[in-house]
Amino acid sequence: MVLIKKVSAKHIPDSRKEKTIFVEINTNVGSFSGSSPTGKSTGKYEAKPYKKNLEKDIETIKKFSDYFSDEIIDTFDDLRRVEDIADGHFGANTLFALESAILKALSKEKKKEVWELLNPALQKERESLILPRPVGNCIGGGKHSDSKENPNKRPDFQEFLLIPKEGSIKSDFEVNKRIKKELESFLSKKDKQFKKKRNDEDAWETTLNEKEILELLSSLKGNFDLGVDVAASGFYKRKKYQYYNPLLQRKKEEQFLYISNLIKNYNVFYIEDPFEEEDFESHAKLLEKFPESLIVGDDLIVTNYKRFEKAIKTKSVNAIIVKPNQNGSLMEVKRICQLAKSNNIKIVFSHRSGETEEGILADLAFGFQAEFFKAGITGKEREIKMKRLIEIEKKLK
Ligand code: 2PG
Ligand code: MG
Repeated sequence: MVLIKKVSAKHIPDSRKEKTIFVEINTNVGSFSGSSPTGKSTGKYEAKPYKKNLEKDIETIKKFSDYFSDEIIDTFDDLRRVEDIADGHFGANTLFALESAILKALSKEKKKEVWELLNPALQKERESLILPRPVGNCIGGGKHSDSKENPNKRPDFQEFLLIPKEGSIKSDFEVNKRIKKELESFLSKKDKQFKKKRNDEDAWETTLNEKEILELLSSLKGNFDLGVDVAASGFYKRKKYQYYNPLLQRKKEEQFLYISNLIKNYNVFYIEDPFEEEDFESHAKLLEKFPESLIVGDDLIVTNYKRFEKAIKTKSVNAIIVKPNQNGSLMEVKRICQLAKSNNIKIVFSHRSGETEEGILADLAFGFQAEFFKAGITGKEREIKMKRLIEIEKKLK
């Protein structure tokens, strides 16, 4: 068992050079740490990252150190007691970082991988375990490529995703890296203003619009499916989808037709947040029309159990984005994954645009048996997560 002795916190820079939380715990088996990423295209219903602000959460953790001390953790479900103490006092980022550190301590003490702690049954059923398929962001726009002075010089959609199907994580990751690299010269040819710049998630920035990008990506050779994260709430203003590249507005019905045409014309397999976060109805209509595609809810569900129940009841999605720090509680993340499994909804574990050098996301994705893993392609913070997943794959063999 793990005995927590002291809890402390500080801030560290994330990949966007913005401050985020880093939590450290001292235990009977040594010191362990965890950190949290931060999103930019955050959903309206997302849990708050900090109770009031980052600095206040750091102070509170210090004050609370005594409450956590002498707390004994022996299984994943013992996190419940940590959550009882933390309840209402910290934000989701802080709780997630703290729980990550605790799981690492438990992993050391039990001499088990973190993923093995999440669901003890997995250890017995090794042959039937699935590894999540990587979903890699190769070209980006929207809020992740913010150039306020020139919003018409970037795609309105937030992410263009490659989802390889080589059958192994290692080969899938290689496909993603190869295509991302090849895109540098393809984009140079197609986009006269291409500056070889990378956005928040290290994806290429371009002045091409979503149609031109999908045209380009669907012409490439490679064993992968295509995906997009529209992040539609990010450009939904005054009841209309406000496009800048080119400048036009689409009403709800027009957005539905536009998305449907893109799916048909470019054989888009994965579509995340195609409509704004209140519009469960359009998501449901799209899923009915394209049952073979993945209609993925991120801002729509925000890793929130109640929102997920609503999405299931309204048949709005067949896949859910799980971002642990959108919720904070790993107990809740577990419940959400169980609900997904029992309703045959695919799980996509996802990084955030502002990331840290934390790799635990891969353990969570595999431990909760996610079907997909969205963690980017290049950039130190993204590669750490992909490498951890490859390590898990290797150890299974
Ligand atoms: C998303 C994420 C991660 P953010 O919308 O899916 O790619 O972005 O970190 O801005 O929430
Ligand atoms: Mg998203």
